[in-house]
Amino acid sequence: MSSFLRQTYGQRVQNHSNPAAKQLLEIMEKKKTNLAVSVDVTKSKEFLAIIDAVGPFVCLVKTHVDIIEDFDHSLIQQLQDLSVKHDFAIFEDRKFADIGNTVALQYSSGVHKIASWSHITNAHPVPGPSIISGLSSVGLPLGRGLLLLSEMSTKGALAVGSYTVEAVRMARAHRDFVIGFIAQRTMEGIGMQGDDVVDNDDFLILTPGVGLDVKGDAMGQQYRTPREVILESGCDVIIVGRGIYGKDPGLVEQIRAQAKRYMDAGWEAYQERISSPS
Ligand code: 5BU
Repeated sequence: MSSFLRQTYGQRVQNHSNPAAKQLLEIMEKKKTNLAVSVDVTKSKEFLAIIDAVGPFVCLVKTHVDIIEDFDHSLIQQLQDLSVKHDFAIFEDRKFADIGNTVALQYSSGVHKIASWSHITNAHPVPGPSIISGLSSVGLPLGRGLLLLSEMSTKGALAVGSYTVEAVRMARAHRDFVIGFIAQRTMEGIGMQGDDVVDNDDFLILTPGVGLDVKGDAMGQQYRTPREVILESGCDVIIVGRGIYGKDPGLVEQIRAQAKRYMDAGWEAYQERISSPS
């Protein structure tokens, strides 16, 4: 294993200049959690109740704001209040994928005005580097950070091989705004040729497709355990959705217990990783 994988989250703060990356690593170190919860429910009340329940256990809350049926801007204020109350970062999983001009408008404007409240968002690298320029024109002045999707968790995903390599190269060329990847393993050193010199290859790896009880769903999702993700694959943040609130989104005690269970599993795998011999 290489060096960043054995540094603590706290030590890695200094490898980053982007405020959103620093904030996330600082929260992880302080709260001793590498758990992100993905809150994919369609009603505001349920959305806020789940976030309040998992808040103490997470470094990050991941949203799909466009699935909320009764959305209005007071919801964003309440989400921000919870992020201050529990000290977590917010990641709108928007998966932008258009030309620079369009993604800049989608990010800044429309109903949701994502850039105004989401510390981190993500994009498919498929349009090429112009998607990063478009999004950074909006997000960088606000101190936001971007993740590129260099891999996906689903069966048959096309983000593999040279696509993944090119995504990493795009990110290395935009270190001020691209803070990491949605991926299934560390991207450190990927695509580097013998004479390449890269000062700092410390990207954050946030990984969906995490579950302790089942191996997948009926729609192509594939789950691995926190240990496989953090220890064996060198990822930094486990993203868990239905594994935490899936049985009954109304049962706060059950949600808290599941969040604690995933937080403990993720942290134990991380501790084993940072203390493993080289
Ligand atoms: P789940 O309930 O733990 O399966 O939810 C996973 C979440 O992560 C869900 O919001 C997806 O949109 C998201 N996701 C994913 O599952 N796999 C991927 O490769 C990417 C995002 Br990118």
